[in-house]
Amino acid sequence: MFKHVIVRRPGRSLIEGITSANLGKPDYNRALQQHDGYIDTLKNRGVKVKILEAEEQFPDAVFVEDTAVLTERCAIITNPGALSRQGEEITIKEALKEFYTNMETITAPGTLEGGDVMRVGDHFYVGLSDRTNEDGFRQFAGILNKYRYTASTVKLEKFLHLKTGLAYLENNNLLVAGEFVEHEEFKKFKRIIIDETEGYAANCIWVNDAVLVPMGYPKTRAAISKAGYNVIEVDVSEFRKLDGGLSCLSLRF
Ligand code: CIR
Repeated sequence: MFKHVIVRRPGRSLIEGITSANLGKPDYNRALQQHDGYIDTLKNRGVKVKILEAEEQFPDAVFVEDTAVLTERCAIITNPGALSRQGEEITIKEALKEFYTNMETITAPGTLEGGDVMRVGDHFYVGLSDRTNEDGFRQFAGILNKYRYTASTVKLEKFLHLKTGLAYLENNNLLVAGEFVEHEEFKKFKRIIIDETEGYAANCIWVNDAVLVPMGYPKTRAAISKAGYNVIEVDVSEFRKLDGGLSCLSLRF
């Protein structure tokens, strides 16, 4: 169960964030409203939410997940692979000092973004992507081993991040989309396959026995409900315009 969540308010510079989505620029005021809704939903799941101020010099800084990987035994501060995002981790590290004494860091030439990390029990799957490189993985796995965790890689073909196409919902249930549907590595899970027309909805998050699902993906919603979960829809359409989603918007620990 998660006790804490860290989020960061979107800045006005959000509209200049990195994107491949072709959905136009996000509307800042709608993004703020959706961010409020996201925070309220998390609070209703019984977690304490720490809200960091916007950082205007980093248009993508609202996607805090990419800047750290948090476990019960340590916090690992990442070195984001996107040049325009390098530096976002500095204020995250500051914010984490209140919660962690064991802090580790990924350093250049290694890069790693939290969106490429999916935890299943004490194992961490790491996507090798345009954002996370071999050296980043090597450093990350070394740190994890020191804290008695294990890690392995998954090569990405098309997705931005590993969790663009996968979400672990606990109890051996895994949402899989696109290039991961036929992936051998994931066949051992009880897979919930995301319909091709709802690819974006693979980025869900399990939070204290409920699953947050992006609003507007009825097939995914029904499939997760059928697997026995309490499903909560959250509107994140403005963040989708920047390839971001439910997992990217918070650090949960
Ligand atoms: C980026 O391209 O870095 C942002 N526009 C989106 C980051 C999404 N983060 C995530 O999937 N963890």
